[in-house]
Amino acid sequence: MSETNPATAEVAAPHRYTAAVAAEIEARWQDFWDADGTYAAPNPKGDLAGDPGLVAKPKKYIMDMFPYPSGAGLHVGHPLGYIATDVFARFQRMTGHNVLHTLGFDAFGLPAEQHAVQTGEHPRVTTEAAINNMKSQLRRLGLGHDKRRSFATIDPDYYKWTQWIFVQIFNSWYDDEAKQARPISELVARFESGERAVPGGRSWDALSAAERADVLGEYRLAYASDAPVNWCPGLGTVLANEEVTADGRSERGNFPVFKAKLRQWNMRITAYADRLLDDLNELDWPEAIKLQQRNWIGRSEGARVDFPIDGEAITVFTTRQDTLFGATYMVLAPEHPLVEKFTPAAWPEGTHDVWTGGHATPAEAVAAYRAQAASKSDVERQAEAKDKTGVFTGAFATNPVNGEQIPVFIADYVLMGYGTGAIMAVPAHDARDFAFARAFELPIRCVVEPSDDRGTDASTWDDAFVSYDAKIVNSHGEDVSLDGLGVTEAKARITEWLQGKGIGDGTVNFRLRDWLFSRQRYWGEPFPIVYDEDGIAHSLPESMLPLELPEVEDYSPRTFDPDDADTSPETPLSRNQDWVDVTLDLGDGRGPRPYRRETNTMPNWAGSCWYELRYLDPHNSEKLVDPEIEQYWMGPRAGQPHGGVDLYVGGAEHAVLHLLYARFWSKVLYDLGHISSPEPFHKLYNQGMIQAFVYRDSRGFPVPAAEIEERDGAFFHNGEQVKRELGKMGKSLKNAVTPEAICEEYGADTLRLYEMAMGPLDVSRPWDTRAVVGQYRLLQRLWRNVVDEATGEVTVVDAEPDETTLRALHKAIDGVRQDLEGLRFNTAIAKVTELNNHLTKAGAAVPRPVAESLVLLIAPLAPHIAEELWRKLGHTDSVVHQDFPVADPRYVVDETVTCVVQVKGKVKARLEVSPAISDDELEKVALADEKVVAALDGADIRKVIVRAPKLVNIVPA
Ligand code: ANZ
Repeated sequence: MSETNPATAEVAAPHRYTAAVAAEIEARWQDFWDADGTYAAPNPKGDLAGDPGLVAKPKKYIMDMFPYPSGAGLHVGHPLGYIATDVFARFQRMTGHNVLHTLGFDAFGLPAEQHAVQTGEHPRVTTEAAINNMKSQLRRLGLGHDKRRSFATIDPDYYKWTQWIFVQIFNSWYDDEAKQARPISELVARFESGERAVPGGRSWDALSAAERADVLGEYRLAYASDAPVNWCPGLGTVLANEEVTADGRSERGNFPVFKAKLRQWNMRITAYADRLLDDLNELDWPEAIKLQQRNWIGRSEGARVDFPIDGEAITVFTTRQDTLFGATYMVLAPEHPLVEKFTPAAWPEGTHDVWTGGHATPAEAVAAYRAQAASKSDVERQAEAKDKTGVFTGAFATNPVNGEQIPVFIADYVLMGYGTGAIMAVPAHDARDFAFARAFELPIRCVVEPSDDRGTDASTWDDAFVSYDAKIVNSHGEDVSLDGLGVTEAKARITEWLQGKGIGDGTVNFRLRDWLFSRQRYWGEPFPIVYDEDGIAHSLPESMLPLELPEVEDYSPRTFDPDDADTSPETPLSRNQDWVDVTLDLGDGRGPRPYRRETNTMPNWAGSCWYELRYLDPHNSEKLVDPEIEQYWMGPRAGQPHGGVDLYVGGAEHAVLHLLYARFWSKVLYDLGHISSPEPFHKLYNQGMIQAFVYRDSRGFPVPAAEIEERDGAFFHNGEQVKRELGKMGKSLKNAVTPEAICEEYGADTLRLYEMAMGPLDVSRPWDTRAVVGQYRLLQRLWRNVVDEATGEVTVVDAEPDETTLRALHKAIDGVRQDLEGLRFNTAIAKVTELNNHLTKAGAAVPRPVAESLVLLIAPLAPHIAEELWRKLGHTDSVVHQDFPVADPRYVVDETVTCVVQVKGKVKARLEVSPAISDDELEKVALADEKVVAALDGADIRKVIVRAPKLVNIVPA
């Protein structure tokens, strides 16, 4: 091909579509679109600068999970989702929608902070540089964003409202009866009037300010509490579980990590567990993500049962109250507060050696075991395969159904943070209890009849028998029997019995925990909270927001002697005396007073919890979002009873945290009347990953992918053979390909097409730079079908297309429409390609209506070349807002299909019929056919089986 020699090619075809032409076209139209405000989506009030005023069109709100502006910039894997939403948004614009599509930046976060710690450079400086770099990278792709609506979460104008939302959450409580959040002032009023009893039984008036604050702290949806954390004095910071190694040291630096209690902010997301679960049913989300959310929330129906001990009780949570007669011992979490209380001074007479762990007294045994358990993470403690460890506390409790005295152990497989932190152990029917009972030589009693042939003598079993669909046996006491009942009936019967005795109750338990909301870092939103001289937390009034981050000298947390567990974190903000200690008038009637600011910052999730709302009304200085504007874009509507963004695209790694937190904030804001949609994202779609080949040398180190030579299926780097594997794309694996490099070689339209053509959007696929040229050729052929490469003149003719071309065109229109609507961009491209090839093969000048439709079809996918060709075809208005072509149904169906007519099972005729023919019609045509009439030879007809349009089977009498 002449492409092999660009010099001669240009002489022969000076107006060919080349990378240089693409670059010129793309830059020109990007400038035009920016200047023209082509992608500005008007609000119902038309109050954003440059609004064209609202047109009567249905809305579409299309959103991407916004990026963290990394200093490394984007590689070609990152924009996959952004291109996809852009194609979809462009298609929606062309099918009569007012489309809101923009992109902001999730810009607080650890990498910039760590860079600041190392270099002393303000994280804002590096973050803003990264944002600007990313913006220009994204602009090169021709994404049709309404840039007036973009922001970064670090903008004080934005985080003012993040702080404001925190204040709303802080100042509300969850009313379990009304099942919604309400202002905390309403709760105070109820306590004051006596309508609601104050916990502890005293009257509200009699409580001190600090006592009142404590009471309200038990209700507020944002509250401070002492939470156990992984404290690493050597690093001076608290670590996430994932940052702590199996032997209890910091992943980074290998310092000891201690379990410490720290006063931290929490969000009472658990109050919303039921609603977060129920409302999932209304959402158009991938089932896999819904399932992950359901598991994360982890609703378990079961019972709480009291086991009497020393005139008190240990309450357990069980989901198998039907197995109560098989409970042969109990286990408390090592941290359980009742452990000390019931632990006797000495081992009871005859205590089994394996129960004591070789310790002289129960107190010693408990202390030693606790120390051991404290160094493990919950995940390690729960590991299925792990040997069961534990120790006897020396105490016995009573099994309430049969009066048996059963030993109480502590063991780390029971977690303090779940249920009541105490279990009844039923070793016959629970695998963990079985392993523990075997290790500690405890009785194992069968109470659920095995469905296999192991028999009911559990002492001979090799493992627990676990079943929810079997008969209960060996389960009768003085006044209750479960024998012969199924699991479900037995649960109901025993729960009723427990309730009657006042020693138990049916209950629902959730795995979901409250959300730890404090970080000991600099680069996050400051809390809009100050403490008065009594240590009572007050929220700042709106007039004091945003509370901006102070300038600091040093971004690093203070570090301590790595082995000194008695230290506690000192946050970067706490060192700024001027900022921390302030005199303020909070407008609460108490006048100016000294306060101390909260010196933690919010976690990285905060800014992404509500950004979908701010895109709607980004410059509103009075409100988070104007209600009318919010209602227009997010409000409930037919098919979307909860409202929300119409399409939200991002990676599946955000299945729980971000998506759950955002749903939670939406529900609180909805309850408090600030927004009309209790769900943020109606439809969620997870794009796949772009993977890349990694090439490793003999030592296993990655070598630059760009320098690889391929010979006979083997790969070489500097003459040395290397191994190829599929992995992630990125700098560290030396295989990153930048969008700029591809744009330079082929143009942005080619890159866009290639990314969309690689495969179904939700499937991961390997990047192959050598394959990109395929889409470049498509665009060259498209160009050639409209423009004369020698003269640059438009070659289309004002002629009627022939029948075959009309059919090819309308089939393409029909298919592309459906594919774009269904996010099947790869097959849409295949159909455009097919049509284009048809025109190329036809060899004649393309009729104008066909050329125009073709340009419109490809416009969402390759907007620059489409805009250029559209103008060349003589149009003066942008292709962006044209109507997408509509197929003429007459040309969509195949002309005819062949129908086989059988008589007595033998083929007698073949008919050419319309594929749309009805059964009745087809029957008539078949019976009238000459050959069929001849074959029937006047016989009566018993039955005619018709499968339109392909088969008629006639059975004569
Ligand atoms: C007796 C029993 C018998 C149980 C049986 C299971 C099977 P889910 O479904 O996840 O909610 N459990 C309760 N609290 C616990 C804690 N803090 N740490 C570890 N385990 C705990 O699990 C509930 C079951 O897990 C409960 O039901 C309890 O064991 C255990 F044949 O009680 B079960």
